[in-house]
Amino acid sequence: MKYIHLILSFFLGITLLTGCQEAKEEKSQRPNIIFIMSDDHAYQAISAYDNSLIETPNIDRIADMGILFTNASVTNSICAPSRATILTGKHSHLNGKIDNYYPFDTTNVTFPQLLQDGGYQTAMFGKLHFGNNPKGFDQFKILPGQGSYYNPDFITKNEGNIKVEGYVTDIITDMTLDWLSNERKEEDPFMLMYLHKAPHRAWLMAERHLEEFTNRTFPEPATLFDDYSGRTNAAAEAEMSILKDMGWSGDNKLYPETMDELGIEEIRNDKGRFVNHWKRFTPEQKANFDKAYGKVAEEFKKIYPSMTEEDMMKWKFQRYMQDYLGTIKSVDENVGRLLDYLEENNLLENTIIVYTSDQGFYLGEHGWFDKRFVYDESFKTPLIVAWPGKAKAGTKSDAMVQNLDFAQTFLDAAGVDAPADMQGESMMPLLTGNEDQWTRDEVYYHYYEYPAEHMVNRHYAIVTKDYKLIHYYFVEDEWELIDRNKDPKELKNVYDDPEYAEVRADLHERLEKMRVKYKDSPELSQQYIDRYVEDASEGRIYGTSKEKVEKILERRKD
Ligand code: SGN
Ligand code: CA
Repeated sequence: MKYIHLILSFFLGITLLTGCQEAKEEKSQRPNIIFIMSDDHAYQAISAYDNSLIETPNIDRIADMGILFTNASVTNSICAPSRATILTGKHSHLNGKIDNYYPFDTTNVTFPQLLQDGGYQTAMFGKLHFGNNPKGFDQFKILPGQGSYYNPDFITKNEGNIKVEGYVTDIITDMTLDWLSNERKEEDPFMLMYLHKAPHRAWLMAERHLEEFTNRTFPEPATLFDDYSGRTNAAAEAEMSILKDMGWSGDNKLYPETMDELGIEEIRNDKGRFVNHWKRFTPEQKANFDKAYGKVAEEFKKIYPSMTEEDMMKWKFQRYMQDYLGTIKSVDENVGRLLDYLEENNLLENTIIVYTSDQGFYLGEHGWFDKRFVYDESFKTPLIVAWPGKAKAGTKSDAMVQNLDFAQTFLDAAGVDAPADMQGESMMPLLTGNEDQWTRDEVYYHYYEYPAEHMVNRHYAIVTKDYKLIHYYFVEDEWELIDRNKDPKELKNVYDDPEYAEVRADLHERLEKMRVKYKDSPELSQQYIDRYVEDASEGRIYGTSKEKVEKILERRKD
């Protein structure tokens, strides 16, 4: 009897041990997730997509190891709403973060919370832009709001508010590498969000790139001098023109004194912005900036008296590209530092590495900077995913994936159930060579922040590989139909062209079905408008003048 007991315990012991080992193995097979996101990084400025503007050898390394998505898009092309969609896996109208102004509702369930509950170690470094702290993170160090390029402040989980001397892109990377080497637990999988502020406006590059980038010349896009004819009013009404809306000082870095000397009138409060950004510099940083931009000012003074409007547009475009791309140079270098670390520490195997942006950006297309529209440069976003050993290296996918899909993709990869009310689709079939299981061929878009800075009208749209059907609805009721194959530069509205009658009817039907599927409705849009109108009537106006808002609200009544 005694012996039987002993034998039984022996076998029980073995079974438990093997069970334990299996659980451990299963756990260790769960992939790490590194989510790298920059702010306003246009795909036109990543050489894996297009090398006419800049070489980004390190971001391209991710493409060499993985999949380059050529049709990735966002559901609402603006910062905080994009981040909210990424974290919640829901469209803006359901997670409530429709624009940059109203704070994120922290009762939303986010994928980092679910991963943390599921045994993942989680950390976030860099820009969040929510007006509140992220939930579901073991560690975070985030910029307050938009953050600063130089000597930035951070809100941290454990050390309160801190100020760090140096350049923001380098600092966010230092924090990330420090966490990987000193806080990461070997025994657990991790999910790391590494979120750059660059290349967001007002485009202050690292000192080490000033000399090179302020002396470079870049090719102009074909639509730099777009006159906005052939479309609805929205494009003409937008305030994103490089010529008319980009500041001479805060954006293009002409000294306020130089402008006074030349008698140039500033756009909005741009001189104030210039002063605000530059006052954060240490004397040494200031000296380096003065060296580069002093030279820019001297050269400008010589050419300004004979400049035509066309020359000014060209000059401002070059200045814009120099600064914007200069900030991307350090993003790329720092992505290289992270990849080197992962390589040296055998962390590449079984790690999903994502490189993306919170949305795309106009680099002079349509004469614009900024984003917001459902037109390609801002609707699409760069997306590169590597998963060494799993995703096929050096490949491309034109699947219609969206930022809406990240939450479910990561949960799926981690073996954690996604809540039924998330609205995306797991991209796992695309990452693991099962493209035929991916069936989506249309996506939904809805932008809200209007009337506000840059004055892009509220609109929603259905986008298929062939067409876009867009509804601008805040003031006049206007529709746009774009033929993506015949008109890739998106210059012509064919909504009223009889040749497109059938296409138009079909898209209307699909759009309505989609709105039902995603639970968007005219009533919801109206609720968001009512809140805005109420706030505006109480004097809370966002990023534009009270007079402009009043005029638009008047037009709405007529
Ligand atoms: C700031 C910028 C805008 C930009 C928004 C939103 N103006 O307000 O140009 O569109 O941020 O950007 S600035 O004069 O302050 O630079 S977002 O990426 O946060 O959505
Ligand atoms: Ca952004």
